[in-house]
Amino acid sequence: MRLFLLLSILWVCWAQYNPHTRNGQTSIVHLFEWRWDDIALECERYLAPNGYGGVQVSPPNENVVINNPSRPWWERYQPISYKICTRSGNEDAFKDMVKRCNDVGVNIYVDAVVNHMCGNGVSAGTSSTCGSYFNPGTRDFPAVPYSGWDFNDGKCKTSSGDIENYNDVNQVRDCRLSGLLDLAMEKDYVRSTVADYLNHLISMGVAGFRIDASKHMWPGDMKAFLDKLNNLSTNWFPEGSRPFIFQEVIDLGGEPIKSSDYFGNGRVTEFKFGAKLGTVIRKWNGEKMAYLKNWGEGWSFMPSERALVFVDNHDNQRGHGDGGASILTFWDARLYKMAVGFMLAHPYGFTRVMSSFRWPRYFENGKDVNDWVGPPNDNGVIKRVTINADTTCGNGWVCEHRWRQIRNMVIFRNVANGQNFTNWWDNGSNQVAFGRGNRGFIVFNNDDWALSTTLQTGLPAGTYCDVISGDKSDNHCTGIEIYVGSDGLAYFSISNTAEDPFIAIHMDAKL
Ligand code: AAO
Repeated sequence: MRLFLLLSILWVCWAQYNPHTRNGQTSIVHLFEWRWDDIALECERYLAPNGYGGVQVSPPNENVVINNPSRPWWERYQPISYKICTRSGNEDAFKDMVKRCNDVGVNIYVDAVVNHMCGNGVSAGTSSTCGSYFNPGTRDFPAVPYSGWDFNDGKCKTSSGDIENYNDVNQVRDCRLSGLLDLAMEKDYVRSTVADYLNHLISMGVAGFRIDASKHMWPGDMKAFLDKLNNLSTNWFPEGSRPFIFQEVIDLGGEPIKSSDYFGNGRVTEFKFGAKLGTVIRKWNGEKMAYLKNWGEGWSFMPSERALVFVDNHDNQRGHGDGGASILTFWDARLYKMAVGFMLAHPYGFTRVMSSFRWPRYFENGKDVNDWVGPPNDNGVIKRVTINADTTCGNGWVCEHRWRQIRNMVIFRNVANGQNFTNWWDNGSNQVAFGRGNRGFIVFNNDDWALSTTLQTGLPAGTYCDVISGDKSDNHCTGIEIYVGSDGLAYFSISNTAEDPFIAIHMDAKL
């Protein structure tokens, strides 16, 4: 027993599956394209006080500057060097952000783009965010340095040099992902160079990494550079803590490369989660919320303790990546809030909230022709995130993570952490409810008629504040109040035309 306890404590500190979030915080937010100085402020003024455990930040290393189209968001996925030097800020600003966020208990996770460098077709020069010279034609990146030896050109067997067929595992790992120069991760020099970059970030206090394009690296090659990573900084984390790893692998089924191939390295993004949840909440293909009763592994998702889950990400919110039309985003706000609410109430997976910028979305023949548009900027310089009097964001930043319904469900998840999925109820259609032990309860009405019913909540008797329609403040509720009897029963009424047709109550919202 004692040995078992010891082993489980070691596992908790060591394993790359553990996000090392602090103070019982259970979710992270992707602050897509934000500046480092704004993220530092957001950690202090909003994320820590509202129970967010961490931030996924955009790639911090030097990237190509693309002028046609003008500074697309995706230029940051074309590395030029591992200098910490981007539109989000320089190394000093990055360091300051990591320290200030860590000091208030909010972790920083870096989006690590290490599968490749910039596109094959980019012209040689110094059009890069730190002005470093590079030459894609000769595979020369002196600021790293990488040269022809360090790329997969000899290994790839397609005539174009690009991935042409996702059913050919060798192509997917050894050829170029849409022309991006593919690093030879089998080489010890490349592995060590990548590990040095990530260790530099760890030394500043970073808690882990999203590994971009993991599908395009051999799991064994990834393990080789991940094994070279140092433990997290003991300035903020327990001795022996391993960096949290989550690998971007798009596995919707139907390709030979599976998410499970990567479990040995860390967690994996579960793309089925958002695609399916969108289909259910939109009521497409005959789906209904009643079917969510066995959500999770029951829907053939990966094991919960391996999954990183999200409703949308920076790619699929604009038709990149898995491109499923069912994906819900801030553009469909009412359905989106329900989907994010469901995700955060449900115990499955480790949850990531998306925080976006607005762009002039414009469809031609079913494709958004403005899917490339970069963050709000003045002549290329990323605009500050301004905060309005009502706590929402200005300057084109959407800040879904500040929407009351989403922020309060992040708190719900913290309050319900560790509690079982209990007291499921459904009407056979799109009215469903469930609890989290004796800590929280949530009810949805996604039908075209009213919900009016008495349900077992599992909660102690008392008056609770619905955290979707309002907030508890100074022991009174600005939204709907729910009365739970001594038998745990409560009456719920939700109009199908309500602004937000769902109600959530939890122990910290008890009056
Ligand atoms: C840009 C230009 C390109 C140009 C290139 C080089 O847009 O025209 O050739 O530069 O000059 C981002 C952008 C890219 C951009 C790139 C570099 O999205 O447009 O290219 O920066 O600037 C695959 C990968 C996945 C990747 C995703 C976008 O597997 O790793 O494509 N995501 C990450 C990042 C992303 C970034 C990169 C990687 C590159 O999150 O922001 O790209 O660093 C199938 C496969 C998926 C594959 C998709 C898309 O998906 O399964 O693995 O994702 O195709 O190619 C159904 C299927 C589903 C299928 C889908 C789409 O839904 O079920 O499996 O259809 O066909």
